[in-house]
Amino acid sequence: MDKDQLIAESIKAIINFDGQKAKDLAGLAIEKGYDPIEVINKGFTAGITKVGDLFGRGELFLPELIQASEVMKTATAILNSALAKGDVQRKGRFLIATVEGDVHDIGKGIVVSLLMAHGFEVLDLGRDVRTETIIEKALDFKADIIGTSALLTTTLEGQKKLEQELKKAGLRDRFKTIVGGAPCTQRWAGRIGADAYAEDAHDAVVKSRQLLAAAAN
Ligand code: B1M
Repeated sequence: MDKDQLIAESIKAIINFDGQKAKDLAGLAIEKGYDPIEVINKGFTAGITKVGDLFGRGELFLPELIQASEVMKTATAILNSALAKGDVQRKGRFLIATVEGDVHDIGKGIVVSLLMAHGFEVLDLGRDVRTETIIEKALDFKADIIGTSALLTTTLEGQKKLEQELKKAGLRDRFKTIVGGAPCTQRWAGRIGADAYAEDAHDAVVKSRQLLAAAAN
């Protein structure tokens, strides 16, 4: 199967909630040496985005959304593991969490894997994480960067709260902050005073490097 066919089949596997097919395709992509990030972005993510659109229009319901997301998680876990085998050098400490009230973590998982593949030391606090916990763990971990993911327009507020709480605690200059997630924008990052916005996992790596390089100068 060539790459374009595999990508097209990956989209279908998500739309059809076909876990076995998704697993096989993710394995095949690795076997064939296709770029895992390209397969995730053009294939599986395109599929889950389509499912999300159908859900948003009321053409699919929550159980189907859950089913599709399970298939998506299976496939991305396999592809992420191929990424995680990159050279590990100490580039910087990156603490990441999905903000309070938000359980979306598939995209965050991809960001984590790509950061690790590029030599970052990553502490992933998971999802639905309180701001206070993020700050406490960032201090313990001696994080250079705190990254937060938010997928709901309502939970974007968690990213704002982090900036406010860091300021209140006199810790705003101790960490660099990066925000991401589908409803998040550069404009939002600017409004709340985050150091950077990252559109996707690759952008998170680029922005992290830029922030650390600027801090070193
Ligand atoms: Co939810 N959901 N969901 N959902 N879900 C959305 C976000 C939604 C847009 C669907 C829709 O209505 N069209 C909508 C939000 C609407 C809004 O806020 N305006 C929505 C809703 C409404 C809900 C519920 C409220 C549904 C309900 O219960 N009635 C509920 C909320 C639960 C909660 O969080 N409290 C809910 C639940 C779920 C599931 C549990 C079923 C499941 C999540 C499973 C999981 O993650 N473990 C789910 C899913 C799968 C989606 C969609 C379909 C797909 C999200 C996804 O995984 N995308 C989503 C629709 C959509 O986004 N189009 C939707 C693929 C992933 C690779 O992309 O996460 O964007 P993404 O990550 C990207 C970038 O954003 C970026 O890099 C990633 C890789 O490229 N990025 C970062 C992300 N974080 C970053 C951090 C960074 C840097 C970059 O630095 C720190």
